[in-house]
This record gives sequence, structure tokens and C-alpha cells, in this order.
Amino acid sequence: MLLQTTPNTLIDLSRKTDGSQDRAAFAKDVAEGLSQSPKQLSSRYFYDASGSRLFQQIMALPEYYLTRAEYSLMQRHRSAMVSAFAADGFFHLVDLGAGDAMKTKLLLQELVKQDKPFDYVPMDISGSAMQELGKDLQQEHPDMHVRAVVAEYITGLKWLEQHLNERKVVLFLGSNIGNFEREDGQDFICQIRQHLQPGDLFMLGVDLRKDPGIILAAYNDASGITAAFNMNLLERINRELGGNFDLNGFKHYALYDPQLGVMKSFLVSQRDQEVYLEATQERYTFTAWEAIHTESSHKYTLPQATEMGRLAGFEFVTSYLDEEGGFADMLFRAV
Ligand code: AVJ
Repeated sequence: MLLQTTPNTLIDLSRKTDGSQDRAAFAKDVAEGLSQSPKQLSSRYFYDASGSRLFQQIMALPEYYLTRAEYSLMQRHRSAMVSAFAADGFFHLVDLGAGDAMKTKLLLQELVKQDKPFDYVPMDISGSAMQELGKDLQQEHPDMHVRAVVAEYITGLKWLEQHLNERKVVLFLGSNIGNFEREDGQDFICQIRQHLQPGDLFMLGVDLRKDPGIILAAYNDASGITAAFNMNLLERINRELGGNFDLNGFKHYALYDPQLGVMKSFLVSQRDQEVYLEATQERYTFTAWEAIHTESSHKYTLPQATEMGRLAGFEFVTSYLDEEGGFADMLFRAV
């Protein structure tokens, strides 16, 4: 039998044409963040090629329970998920921040197994991750229709706009919502809702509150991979913006606030020092033990997450939990 294969397409909506615009935006954000008090850098810049590789190593760490928990809950509930997704015929499966799609692949296998009509639209800020995923899926599922989109979230959502009248199931997995501060996370879910029609589905992966010691260890692993991941931000600034950060002058520090339910990561300057960036032709000064806030990872309770969906214009359908009850994929329907 002759199988017709559908070539995977890669749609690049990132701002660069030659990289210069991307670099200008990066330089502007870094200059702003390092001139503020307290200093901050955005975790969105973690994910260049080496940052994406380090994040893959994080996902395999014994301390980093999040990926395993969500993977096992998907194994547990994938057949129910697929039945819910495919109940009304063809749909676009849109995967925001897909990365290597390790977890989504479980759903893809199940969709193929149950012979459901869909196409897969992974979106990610990392071009290298989308290229690899495209190749990967071409091999594993040669006749699956895949359109990988390289874009920041907001630009990616614009893709949805062009397909407004087609059914969609939007995935936002992996506790990626956690990187938004609370209010910004709420806004983002409202934006997702605005790009959907009543009846469309939205599944949100949230890391739930649990023993603070377990959470802290996940972001402060013994082997130092998370520290390297955090430090890569300074290396990236050196590489792309002509910075002269001395990596030995900074250390990774992470803390968890159990009342706010937020994990925070910092890079702390171990002495007075100055850093120069060619891209901005400016110097930034650090006093001893001054910290740069580089990431927040918010943890939610089930009621908090339900309320967030409701405020955005979704009705709560169900939540799929892992065995330990530490992680939830929450299914919402646009009303
Ligand atoms: C990709 C945002 C889910 O916050 O847990 C892992 C990123 N940072 N270790 C998270 C991350 C440090 C991760 N997310």
C-alpha cells in the first residue's frame, strides 16, 4: 500500500529576519532589568539552544517531579482526555510552549490509536526545539499533519485568530503558567479565551501546592543543573549582547514562599562588580550580594486555578490528577 505522507511545516513568526530585531529587543529588556532596583531579568530568555538543552536535563532530574507527575497523569487519563477532545469532530490541537512535547506525544499516540481527526500545532519560542520536534514527529507519525510555529505566546495566539471558526483544543501544559506573576497569568488566560469560540477546549497544567521542601529541591537540585540553567542567562547575554559577566562572580539562589505559593530564583552577585554590554555600550554596577530576580514559578490550589479559568470565560469541565495529587491538568470549556 502506498502511504501518502504530509510534510511537516515550520512557520517562523519570531521577530527576527536576520536576528537583529530580536537582539535589539533582548538588549532593551536586559538594559531595563539591570538598571532597576531590585534588578530583574525575564525567564523567557532562558530558552536559547543551550538553555533548552539544560531544561531537558532538568526534566530528567530526580528532584524535578513536575514533568514525571504530568507524564504519569497523562498516561493515566489519556483515553478520557482524547474522548473529551474529539467528541465534536475535527480539531486543531494547539500546544503552547510545546518544547520537546514529551507529554503531548502520549496524547498524539492515543489520538492516532483511536483514529481521531485532528492536526497538531505545537508553538514554542525556541526555533531549535520546534525544528527537532518537527523532524521527530515526521519519523514517528509520518502521516500526521503537523504545523510547528516558532513564536512568543502572544504572536502564536494570532495564528489562532486566522482559524477562528475551526474547532480548537488549546494545551498550556507543564506548569508554564507558573512563570507568570498571578495577575499576568490571569490576563494571559483571558487572552487565550479571546482567541477561542464557545465550545472550544482549554487544558491547563498546574503544579499544586505541596511540601515546601519538595518544591524547593526541584529548583535547587544537588547536581547543579538548575544553577547552570539560571547561569546560562548570563552566558547568553555575554554571547549575544557582548557582555562581560564573570560567571564566577554570581551564584544561583532559590527560595520558596509557602504562603504566596511561589518559587523564586535569583542570581546573586558575590562581590562589588561592574558589567559592560557592547550592545548598549553601558555599564551596570552590582554591589556585594545584590540579586537579580530571574524567575518565579507559581504554585496553585485547585480552587485558585478553577477560579482563574472561570474569570477568563471558561467553565470548568474536570481536573486530571496524578496519583500523588501533586499536579493537575485542568480541562475548561469556553462559554
Ligand atoms: C518550564 C516554567 C515549567 O518553572 O518549573 C525549571 C522552568 N525553571 N527549573 C518551572 C524551570 C527552573 C519550569 N517551567
